[in-house]
Amino acid sequence: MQSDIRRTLLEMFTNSKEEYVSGQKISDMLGCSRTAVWKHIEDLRKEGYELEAVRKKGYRIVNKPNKVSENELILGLQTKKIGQHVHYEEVVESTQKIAHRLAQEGVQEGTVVVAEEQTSGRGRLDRVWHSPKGTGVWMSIILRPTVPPQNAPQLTLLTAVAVVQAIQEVTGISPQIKWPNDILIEGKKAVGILTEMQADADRIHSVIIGIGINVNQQQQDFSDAIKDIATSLAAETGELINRATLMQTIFLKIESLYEEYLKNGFGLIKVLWETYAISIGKRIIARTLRGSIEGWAKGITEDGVLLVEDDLGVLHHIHSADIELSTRK
Ligand code: BTX
Repeated sequence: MQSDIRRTLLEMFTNSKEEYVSGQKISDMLGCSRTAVWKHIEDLRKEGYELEAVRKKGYRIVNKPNKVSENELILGLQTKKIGQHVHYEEVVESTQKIAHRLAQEGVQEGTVVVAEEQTSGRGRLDRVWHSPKGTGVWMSIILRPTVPPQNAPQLTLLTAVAVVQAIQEVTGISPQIKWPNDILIEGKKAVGILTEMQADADRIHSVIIGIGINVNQQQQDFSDAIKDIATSLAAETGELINRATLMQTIFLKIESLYEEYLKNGFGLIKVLWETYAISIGKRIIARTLRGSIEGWAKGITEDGVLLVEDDLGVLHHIHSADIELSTRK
């Protein structure tokens, strides 16, 4: 089904809520025959929409698929760019991989790749990201910022702020950020962000922001490997969360922060990020590929680099590390 016809049809059903929409009204609105209307309705059924048809009354939707498909994401979306183009798949190895290919093919900025399940979801340093079917948000967003490549890490922090704000708005929970890319609830990881880019030495072609959110898993659903460190929004709130609504809210938050970032730079995002960060002002251990540094986390620089002062008073600029809070005072 053409996507604009599908969108009009779904909008009609959504606006009419519990009411039936007559076949005649649909055919007038879509400008097609009653037989064509019936075919469109059948297509929606194939996509998992449960539609009730009553003679002389018309059609209404009684159940929507619990999916994050293009249809679900487009309906009611208020952004200008982010999420306006969605590449949806049931199962992929990694949404990052598809997003890299699409970015190279020149798709529009703001295109989102999303899947119900990832078989090789990845974190930083090729670590595994568990992405079971239908329970989480596993997506990659393609941006083309006009900033130097060394500023790309700022987009990880921008995304973290946007995701925290969206989770707050949708669930009422106030998550915290652990530098650089973890979002924690009660000390457990609910979200991971992975930023990758395609760039020359002096120019970014595209930034691929991968976002993994544990949404509707129950605590017992987590595998042994992560059950002690992971949580989900549903496990924390005791309620199932609509993934499409959460994604739409994230798109809106990213879009407004991204506009601010391109116009006025990183300043406001840095301030917001610091208000959500757990580690700033605390004693931490930063494990880098070249060894560990223990000291006081002083803040982040304009470039999103973490500043740690060790016991000799030396200030370290940490570009990439895993951090944990130190128990030493
Ligand atoms: P990270 O390297 O900071 O975190 C990876 C670590 O997190 C793993 O080693 C494991 O200990 C833990 N972990 C794995 N899966 C989960 C999970 N579901 N919940 C909590 N903890 C977990 C974080 O990397 C960046 C993750 C980005 C994932 C997105 S999903 C969409 C996109 N596609 C893709 O392949 N990756 C990104």
